[in-house]
Amino acid sequence: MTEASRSQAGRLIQQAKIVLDFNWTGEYTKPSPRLYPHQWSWDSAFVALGYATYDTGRARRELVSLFAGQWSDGLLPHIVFNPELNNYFPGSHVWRTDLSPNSPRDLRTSGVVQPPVHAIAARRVYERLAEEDAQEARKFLESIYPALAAWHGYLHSDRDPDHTGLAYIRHPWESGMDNSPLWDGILQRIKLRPERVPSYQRLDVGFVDEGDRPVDAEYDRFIHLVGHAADREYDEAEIRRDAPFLVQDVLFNTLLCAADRDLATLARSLGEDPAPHEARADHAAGAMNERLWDEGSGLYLGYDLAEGGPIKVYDAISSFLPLYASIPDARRAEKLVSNLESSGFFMRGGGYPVPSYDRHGFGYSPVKYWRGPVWINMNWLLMHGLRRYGYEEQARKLRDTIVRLVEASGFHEYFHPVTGRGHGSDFFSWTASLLLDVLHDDGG
Ligand code: 9WN
Repeated sequence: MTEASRSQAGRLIQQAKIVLDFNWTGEYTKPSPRLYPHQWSWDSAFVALGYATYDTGRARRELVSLFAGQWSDGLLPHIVFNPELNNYFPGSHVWRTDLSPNSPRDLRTSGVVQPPVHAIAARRVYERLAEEDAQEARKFLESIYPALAAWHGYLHSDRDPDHTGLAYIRHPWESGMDNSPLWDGILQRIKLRPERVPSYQRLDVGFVDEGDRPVDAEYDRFIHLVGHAADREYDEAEIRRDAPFLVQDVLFNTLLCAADRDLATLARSLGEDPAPHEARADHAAGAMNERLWDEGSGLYLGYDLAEGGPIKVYDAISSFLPLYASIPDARRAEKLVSNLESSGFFMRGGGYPVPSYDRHGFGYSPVKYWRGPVWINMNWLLMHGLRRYGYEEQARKLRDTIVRLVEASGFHEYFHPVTGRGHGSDFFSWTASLLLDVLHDDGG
């Protein structure tokens, strides 16, 4: 590293820490100061990865505080509400999670989940803690391991009642990629007659540019699906019986598979049996290769359980992410990489890799949320995936893009893949934390 790049990295590290300090409440880190004031599930895991590079105390608190919202059946909600704030829609009154006997009594949460990246983060936090203080590391492990095991247990049972190896999601918010064109076909099937259009007021469009956010027709369906689960008092068997949205998602199951392996490692460190977690990871990887691999396109595609068939959308970034969990064999990995490089993901030529959706894909937008902008967590996951298979040059491109985008435009939620301009919220926590992680890996 040259002197100049060392001092550039030093400056970015300082700025990233300022963002996290700004969003830190003392208990958890807001994903962003105004748009997302509560605690979000996968955000917290990404944030813990960043804290693990310099403040293991906070990394640990972040995860412990998230798991305080866990339900008695293991469900880890996507939002744990801060009771002092009511500036987010949909708030806890919309979720009505008190209808479920499993929801916590002492605090309010949402009733959907997000991709299970938590064991991945917990493993990293544990390893950093162990370097500092073996006893504290052990204490952390003793408290977090059972919670993680219950979370994974819930996903492998309630969300996979037929033991296919793949967990289902039942709301686009559970994918983390809320309005990806992946879900358009399913959302189009939900016919909302005037009397069924929920009435509500969005708050998000008061905080950031409306053009960067999902459209009202998407929100109507997001809220309708919240109502579908609440009306069934969050009874999973009842929900899945007629859920309009029921998907075995590529990204969600990739992360579950990777997290199962990390959970096995944590089990080993604690003297527990890792075998069940390893078996689940193997089962998931096998199922992804059987059910979700599409040989014709050379991509992984999600599976629509409500209609019974693959989701034939060939342009989403998630199709490549099984690389992260070492799911494809070398031949499939090569196909994926050649697809990635020959499609509109800016791996070659101008632009910033990788947009969340192919720029030539139907439904692409360079500014609209998950319909095209570059998200730092996607780059981070794909970068690790490419590295696992030895695609160093491609991985390096993604690493450099993370740094270049933040340098040029700040800590935005997402970025225009052509201009690099920041969109959505500013001061976004996982942009800061994953940048910290990348620079830490560089030795910066
Ligand atoms: C709904 C917090 C979350 C992220 C999601 C992202 C966005 C929420 C919203 O913000 O979703 O959960 O209100 O739009 O899509 O991935 O976890 O940062």
